[in-house]
Amino acid sequence: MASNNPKNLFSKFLHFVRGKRIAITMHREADIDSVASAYALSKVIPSSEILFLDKPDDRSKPLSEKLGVIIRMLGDVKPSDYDGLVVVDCSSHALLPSVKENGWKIIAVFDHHRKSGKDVSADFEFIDEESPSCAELIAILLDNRAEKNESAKSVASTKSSSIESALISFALAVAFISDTARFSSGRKETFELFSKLLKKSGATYTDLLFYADPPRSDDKKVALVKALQNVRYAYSNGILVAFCEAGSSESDVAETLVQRLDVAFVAKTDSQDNSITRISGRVNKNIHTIKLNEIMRQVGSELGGQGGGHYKAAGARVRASPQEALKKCVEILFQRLTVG
Ligand SMILES: [Mn+2]
Repeated sequence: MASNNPKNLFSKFLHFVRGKRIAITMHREADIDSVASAYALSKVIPSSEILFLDKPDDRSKPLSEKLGVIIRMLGDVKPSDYDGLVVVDCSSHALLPSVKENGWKIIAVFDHHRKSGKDVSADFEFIDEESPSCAELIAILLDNRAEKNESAKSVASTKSSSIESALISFALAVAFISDTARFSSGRKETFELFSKLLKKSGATYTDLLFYADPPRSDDKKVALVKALQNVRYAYSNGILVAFCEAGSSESDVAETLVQRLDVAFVAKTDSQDNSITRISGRVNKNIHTIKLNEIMRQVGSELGGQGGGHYKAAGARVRASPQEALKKCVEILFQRLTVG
């Protein structure tokens, strides 16, 4: 399917879903990129609904509210009432709890994570591992469609109101900023598309930044300081890795550390199951020799869990204590540094 022209495939997909009742879901703890991507797709699939797997990430809340996305759970609906499921910003069952078990039929996948963890397949697959955000992958598909519609002077393209298309652009632009860690990652297309989206959104860059990186609550600020008070570090082969446990927002803590340091691992006990530790890993934007998705995958498999993600941002869920999990992360990172 990957060899198929994605633009043609997207047209076929839109044709296929026409008139069908479609559920759209995202990876667990839906972040800004997945919410924005799901929103954009929901606006081009007329009879679709966005359904969450669990409580979304706090940082995506202001955007969800702005877009009017209602937080409803996939677990509260019957798969038999729908014609199929579209999965966004994810292609691994490890991040899609109970989707397989409940018998959902996955008809399409839109994702930009490294394929090493991919175990979801569908008739319509839109996967670009090089895309810095899922929103960019979707923006490219929608952009081509808009150009085609414009040149054909299609009436259908005017069906969605301009307010709606401004909001789609707004959402996608916010996700660009968020998932690239404010453009720490990005490619030529990122900037070309971003300037188009910014213009179409009718918003200022300052507005977009607010939704991409909303202010933290006092609780979150205190949790961040507490986590930073416990940071330890290790050094090998020119790489300084910082690691700690966090009471909440492990990805936020890891992102903070990696702004100035080389690699960060932050562990947190899962709030639902305390035999599980979640680890969030990050690599500094200037380091291109580490494939964190592979490290987290190995950590996952060695500690009875799963892991994966991107080269510079990845995570794992493992059956181990936070201390054991962090030790394993550092150990595997250093092993791989020496192997080369
Ligand atoms: Mn993403």
